[in-house]
Amino acid sequence: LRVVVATSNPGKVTEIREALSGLGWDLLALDDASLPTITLPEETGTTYEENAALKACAAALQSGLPALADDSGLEVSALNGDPGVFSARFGNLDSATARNVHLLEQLRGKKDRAAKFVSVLLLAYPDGHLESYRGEVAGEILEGPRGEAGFGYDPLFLLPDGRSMAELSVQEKRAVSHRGRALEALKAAHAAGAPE
Ligand code: ITT
Repeated sequence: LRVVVATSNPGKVTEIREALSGLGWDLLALDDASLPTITLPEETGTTYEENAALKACAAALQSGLPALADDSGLEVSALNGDPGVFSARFGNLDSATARNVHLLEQLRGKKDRAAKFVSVLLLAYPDGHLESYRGEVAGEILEGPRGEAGFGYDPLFLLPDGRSMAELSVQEKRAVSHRGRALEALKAAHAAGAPE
């Protein structure tokens, strides 16, 4: 099965490919030479599900192939669940480093550092059929960045085992992360025997 990975984030492509390698799918990045130019829409939805559906449906329509999108975010308790679906534009800032600095500033002096990552995967078929899968992981926001792996907010996200998300390999991140959990559910639904 040829499936378009409908994301402009290379970190997501890496994680999706690693987690789904056992399915035997051909997972095509947006810049794959065999694909027409695909333009992802503006994320105007108010939920992860809506935004993931916007991205996956646009890619499925433009390519004529099934398309898999991920919409994800970081929800911080002391910020009433922000930045949530607006995580990619937190503080109106363009770079991940600047958003991380902004997050630390927002939390300065706050005792409650609880947070969670959420990922929603949406698989859209050209005939309009949709499947969605959600994964979450709870943790805390560190006082400063730790680790070089991963992307986005990973260096500030402390897991219950004492490591930051950016201190994990792709394989280790899959085993514990929001996206890894959602991908595991997708994989189980499509494992041998399940209809495609
Ligand atoms: P696409 O929309 O093209 O998929 P994006 O990075 O803009 O790429 P989102 O709209 O879903 O993705 O925004 C999610 C934001 O949350 C973005 O700033 C990410 O860096 C961050 N994020 C998502 N998953 C993450 C993860 O596993 N680790 C760290 N940060 C993550």
